[in-house]
Amino acid sequence: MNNSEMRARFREIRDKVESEQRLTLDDGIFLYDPAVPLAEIGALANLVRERKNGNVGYYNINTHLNPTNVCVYRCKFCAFRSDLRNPKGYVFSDDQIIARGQEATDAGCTEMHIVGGLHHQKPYEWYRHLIELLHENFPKIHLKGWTAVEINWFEFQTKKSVKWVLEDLKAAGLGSMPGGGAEIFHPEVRDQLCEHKANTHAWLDIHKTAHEIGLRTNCTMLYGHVEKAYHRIDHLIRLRDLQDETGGFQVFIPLAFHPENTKLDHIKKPSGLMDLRTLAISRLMLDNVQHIKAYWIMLGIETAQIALAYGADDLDGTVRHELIYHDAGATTPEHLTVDKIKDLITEAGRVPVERDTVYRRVIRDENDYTNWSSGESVDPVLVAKV
Ligand code: V47
Ligand code: SF4
Repeated sequence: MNNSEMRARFREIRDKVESEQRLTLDDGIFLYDPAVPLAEIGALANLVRERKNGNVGYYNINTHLNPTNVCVYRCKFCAFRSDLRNPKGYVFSDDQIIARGQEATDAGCTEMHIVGGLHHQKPYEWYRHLIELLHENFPKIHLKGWTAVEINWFEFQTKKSVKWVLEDLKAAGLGSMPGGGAEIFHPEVRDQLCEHKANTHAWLDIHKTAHEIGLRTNCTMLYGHVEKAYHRIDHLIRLRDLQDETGGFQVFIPLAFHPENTKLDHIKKPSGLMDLRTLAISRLMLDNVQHIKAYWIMLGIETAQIALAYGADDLDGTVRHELIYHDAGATTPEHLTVDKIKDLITEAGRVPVERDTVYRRVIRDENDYTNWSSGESVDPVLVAKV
């Protein structure tokens, strides 16, 4: 394609976005062509971002809990997992879990993000129990826990249906599900990375079931390893199709591959330009997902800030005890203070708004807080104002 053909093709896409028409697989693949200027894709993504979320930059006050890193699987991109006998392997006791809940409460966290390994000697009841333990002791903290990969493992352990498992966890206090484990759906890639764990059908079916029983979930894509543009856009379209059916995804989080200490450590980490292009294209393709998260832990603070002008409207949270990215070589801080995350958003020209896990505005008085309303999702009046 010569330069004038490229310009004409881009204009076609710009016209579609401006008139709120859906982009196709071919449109998405075209946008990954390095000849298409990133700044122009960014400007288009920013248009959609401001249409959907005004000038708001969301963050939350949250913490992570990875109750064990012992895992039966061996995903090639994972630096977090351990074998049981390896000195790195650990399992949290109830006391340690309670201590984490107390620390989160003292820090004013509204959310605990709970994921871990699939420990072959821990029954489903152990995973359920820790949700119940936290919920009973710290009922104000929203528990966003267990990826579809874990739910699939629980299904295998209990020999019950996905619906049964999700309802049982919800009864124990589970508030929503994170978006991990999606990786890349296309089997040409998935089979190279993690052929044994929950397959694409299972991942999508678990999220669909969660949405049907009223659990909101997040969705992700792991990029920058062996996949091509076609696989990324195919992945986004599979998410968009499910979202058309259920509307249950709240946010999409593109996850840049961190190679250190993994079996793919010969691969170079994606560049900042690739990160921004992927964020912007995700914003354009996922016209039915409200939020796009620039996860600062993974992107680095500078890229996350710029991402607020490339389609993203959310930086994730203050975060404590993150292991998955730091084990894989992330050099970002372990934690941001509330003032620092607000400053980052303000400096990027956005209005910082604290949200809870389901994107309600948080009204805070020191470490005590209430939500904007008992309804779901964002505060439309606020978004219109800023
Ligand atoms: O499923 C694992 C990815 C995911 C590496 O829902 C890696 O709000 C890059 O899903 N390099 C877990 N990525 C993290 C996750 C997440 C993070 C933040 C917020 C939310 C949310 C979800 O991280 C895994 C996998 O896709 N991952 N190892 C690695 N070396
Ligand atoms: Fe286990 Fe999750 Fe790591 Fe895969 S990504 S090896 S399932 S901890």
